[in-house]
Amino acid sequence: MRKLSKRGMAAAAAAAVVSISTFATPALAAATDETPFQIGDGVNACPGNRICFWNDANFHQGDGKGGDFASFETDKDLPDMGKLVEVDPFHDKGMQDATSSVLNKTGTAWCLYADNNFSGEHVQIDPGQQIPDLGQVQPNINDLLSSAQMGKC
Ligand SMILES: [Ca+2]
Repeated sequence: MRKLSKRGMAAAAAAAVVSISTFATPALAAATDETPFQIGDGVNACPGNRICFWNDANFHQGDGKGGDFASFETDKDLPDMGKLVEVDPFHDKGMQDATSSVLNKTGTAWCLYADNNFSGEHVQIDPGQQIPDLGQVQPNINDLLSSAQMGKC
């Protein structure tokens, strides 16, 4: 009886440890793997099958201005980069008119636009292409990107 009881307690303790770790692991994964913002510096910070945008040239985050993000990744069309996520009713946190470098790790071309809703000056970024400085492309749309859409321009 006494041995069984000890074993039972050990099993209960082991179960408690397991349940704590299985609870903690997904919570950590959600915080690090699922957020598409502040991805870090450098081309390796961009996950596969995503297009990535950085506030500074050469794939550096630099400082987000006015509470904006300094980088983000996505695989979805972006009609308004100023509204990547709603922080409060008065401020949609985004990256309007801020992007200076872009990397396309998706399998399709994307068209990057200076205005919302896929309009205005635009440049195309092909699959696998990197643009380290939007100030060097024609037209110069450094710090002007406002929307992006899958497909050729
Ligand atoms: Ca910038």
